[in-house]
Amino acid sequence: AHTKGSGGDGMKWVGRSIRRLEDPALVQGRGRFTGDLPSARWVRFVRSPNAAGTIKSITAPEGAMVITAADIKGVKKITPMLHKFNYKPVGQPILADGEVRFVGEAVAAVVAASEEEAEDIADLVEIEIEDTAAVVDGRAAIEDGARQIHPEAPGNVILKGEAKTPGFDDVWATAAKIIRCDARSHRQNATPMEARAAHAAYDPVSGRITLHCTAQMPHLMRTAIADCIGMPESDLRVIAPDVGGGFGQKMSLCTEYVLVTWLARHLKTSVAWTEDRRENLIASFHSRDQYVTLEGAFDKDAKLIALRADVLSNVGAYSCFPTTCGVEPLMAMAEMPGPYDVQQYQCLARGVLTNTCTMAAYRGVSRPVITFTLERLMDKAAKAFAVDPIDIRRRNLITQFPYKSAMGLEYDEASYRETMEIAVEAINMPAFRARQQLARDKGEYLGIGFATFSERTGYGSPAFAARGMAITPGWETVHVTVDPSGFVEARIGSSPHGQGLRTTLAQIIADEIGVPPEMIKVIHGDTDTAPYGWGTFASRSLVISGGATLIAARKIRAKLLKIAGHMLEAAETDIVLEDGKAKVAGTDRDISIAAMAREAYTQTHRFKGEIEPGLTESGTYDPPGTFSNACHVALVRLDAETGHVKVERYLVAEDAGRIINPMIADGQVHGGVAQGIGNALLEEIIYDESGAILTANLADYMPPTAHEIPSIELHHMETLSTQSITKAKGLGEGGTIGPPAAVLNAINDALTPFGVEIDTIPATPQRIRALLRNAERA
Ligand code: SMO
Repeated sequence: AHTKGSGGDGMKWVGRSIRRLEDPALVQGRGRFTGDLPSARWVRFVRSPNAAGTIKSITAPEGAMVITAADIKGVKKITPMLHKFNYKPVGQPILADGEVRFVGEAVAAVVAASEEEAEDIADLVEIEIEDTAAVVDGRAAIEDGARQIHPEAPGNVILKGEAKTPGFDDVWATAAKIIRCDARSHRQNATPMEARAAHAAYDPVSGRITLHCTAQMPHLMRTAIADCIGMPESDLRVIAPDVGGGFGQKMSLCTEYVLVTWLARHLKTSVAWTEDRRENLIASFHSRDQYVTLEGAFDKDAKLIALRADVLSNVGAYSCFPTTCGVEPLMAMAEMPGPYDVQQYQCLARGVLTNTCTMAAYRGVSRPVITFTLERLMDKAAKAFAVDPIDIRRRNLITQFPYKSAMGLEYDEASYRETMEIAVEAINMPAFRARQQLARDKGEYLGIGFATFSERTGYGSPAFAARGMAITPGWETVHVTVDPSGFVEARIGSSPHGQGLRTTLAQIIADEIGVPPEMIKVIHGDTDTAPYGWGTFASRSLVISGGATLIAARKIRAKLLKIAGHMLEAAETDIVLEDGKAKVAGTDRDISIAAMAREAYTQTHRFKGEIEPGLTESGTYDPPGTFSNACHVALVRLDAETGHVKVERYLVAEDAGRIINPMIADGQVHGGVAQGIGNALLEEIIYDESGAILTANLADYMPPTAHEIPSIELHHMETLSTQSITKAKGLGEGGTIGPPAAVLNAINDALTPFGVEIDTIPATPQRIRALLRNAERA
């Protein structure tokens, strides 16, 4: 990797591809997932077959236990809140109450002794709904006279953000060319391998409930569920055991978890629910449903001088908790100018309600869509000015840091230009262009597409407060303990589910206190044993929990030096911690960490009050946020007969600051790119005009398989962050952000001879074929 920044801190463990400490159990099939737990009672939800209407009656079979809204009157609705952007709070009942608002909304819950029995009974529950015409499309929702989804949000606009820099109009008027891109991102589902699941068990001795659930934010689930039910939070323990992927879908509070917890408390037993794939596709959270119009004003040298955006986000029937449905449109508004130097900006960002499944975060959050739109705009501008797509980026990428964006975001040091040049170098453009021409002559269509982007990561609480969120996640706390045997544990509030934090945080501690990572256990995901924290989302954990870990480990180090100084009768400054020992430099005197730990717990009378007993330290970190970046390049082959696109080569030159474990970093990028290619080419949740969902299984909704994903070429740069004490930037989502832009630019490059363009994702064979047919007719 190329390093930009202070570099080489002589670390022994950070920067090494040690194997993941979490993997042995998982690869041997010994992971523990929520759905593995036995339960006395099982729940099956009866879901609305109608997108909109009034519930007339619910008829349960004789003797069955069927819970409806009438049975849970004391349970509060989920009502997320934003204090800005004309946000209209709307509440979501835990079970549909009087009205249904999307196909798949839970109307009743059947409780039975087994999952099978609950499912059979659910089939016999009759729901009578007086159907109303549904509003499905985001643009249709804001037409005059569109039916209102919630009375609280007139015109179905649940939020409206507007921004305009003071000099905008003057600069706009000087443009040599205005380039426009009308982009459409269809709706997608995060599709974690493990769908949602909850298991709540009542303890008759303490009266407490232990809720196991597949979640990214266990502490916030506890706070929110206790709040909905009106129970003391201390009576609820939430455990996120092994979690089979989240990708944002498991960040939001779902009604089902509230109901399962309420049932366990009400029935004083254990109650479980495991979502099936169909439920996950129709009733879990969706994402990415946006119309984005972007106009760029360029001067005569193809320099972008002003940018105007209109973001319309179809947020579905309700608002998700805790981010609210502002998560997509407001992030689009804040981060749209991306890696480009443009100080004049105007944006209108709206969230609109429809009779569709609620939208929430999905890996990359909004940036896959805004990057796609912005990068299409750049390629269109390149064409209009007859300059090379790489060249127009060279003219416009930010190269001076720190940089303050038009929206006031402070970018720390980044490498937009450098990562693109690494990619350009690796690709050999002249050779590709020659091959492309030869192929065209034979009726074969190749294309290449570049995408550069900036990704804000490791958001601290001020960033969420700026968005007006009533709840501002951001900080993390870590408790590091050296136990009396000299082994180490770190209890963290963050809640990884595949990101490898047990390994990377151990690497950070290992370097600080001089013990190998195998001696360090990272404990997470249990509200009884981990400190309060916010979980894993928004490419934050290694930045924020990693920072908190470093702070706590530094305190442990300071204390170990004190103890060693006392035990070895040496000056602290002469002591080095390494190989599980404290050594006096330049001598053969040393003492093991086990002996120091034993002293700290059992021989504290010898400290004479100068050193506090015990060996636990705490670190809390709430950073301002830092910006990762990358350049993605896709090389595609387009079949002009069928419209089929094959990604033949995919290259990523990424920069997430200091890389703690290169193998884990590569894995995150690989997975993200695979999801992103699915988003670019295949994945689409389709509703018909009545609001029925046509993609309710994995034959119709198509995540990519190994067949669609080429081997991915990775290049790293390490621009050490000044805004993150580990110098690491977030990495978890970046892989997903680039592919829609790079792949669509590549498809459009391949389409050049036909004179047509596609600005819709996914770019399915049907869409491409339709474009080519129209071109033939013209
Ligand atoms: S989509 Mo993420 O879990 O912020």
